[in-house]
Amino acid sequence: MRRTSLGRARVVLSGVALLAALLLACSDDANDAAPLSTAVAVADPMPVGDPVAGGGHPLGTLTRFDATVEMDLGEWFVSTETPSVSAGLIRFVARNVGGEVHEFALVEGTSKDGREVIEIEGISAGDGREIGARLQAGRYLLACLIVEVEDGAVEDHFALGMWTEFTVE
Ligand SMILES: [Cu+2]
Repeated sequence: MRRTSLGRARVVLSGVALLAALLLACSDDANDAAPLSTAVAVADPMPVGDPVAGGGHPLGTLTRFDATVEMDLGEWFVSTETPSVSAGLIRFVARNVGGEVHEFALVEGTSKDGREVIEIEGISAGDGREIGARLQAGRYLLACLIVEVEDGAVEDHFALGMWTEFTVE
């Protein structure tokens, strides 16, 4: 019996060691620059003002970035004059120029099923917010992923056209 409980303790201990090693490996991954060929995106903590509920920050409050991507959100489009940028710390400025509530999601890849890297939810008509992310080379979508029922009909903002391709080189 004694040997059994000792063995169990050792198993638990090695499990803790494994977890610590995994955590260490994860934080290493976050800090190391990955090869530019992989599409890895990491949200980056920037010195900024208070975040807004729903994500993002008031316009003009991000203080450190390598490039700015401004976009207009409306029925039913996401438009930007900056469809590609170099890898780095990117500031996204999302303005709702439409009449309904929209959101901004940066989606990895070229389909709406990709991972959401960053998101600003609930941007009211006429309002705008900004958000930053450190991005490496890859293909992304700037999209609004709101799906709602309005007057008994499903309104899928992405399906209606609220997305545009975005490339980090
Ligand atoms: Cu929308």
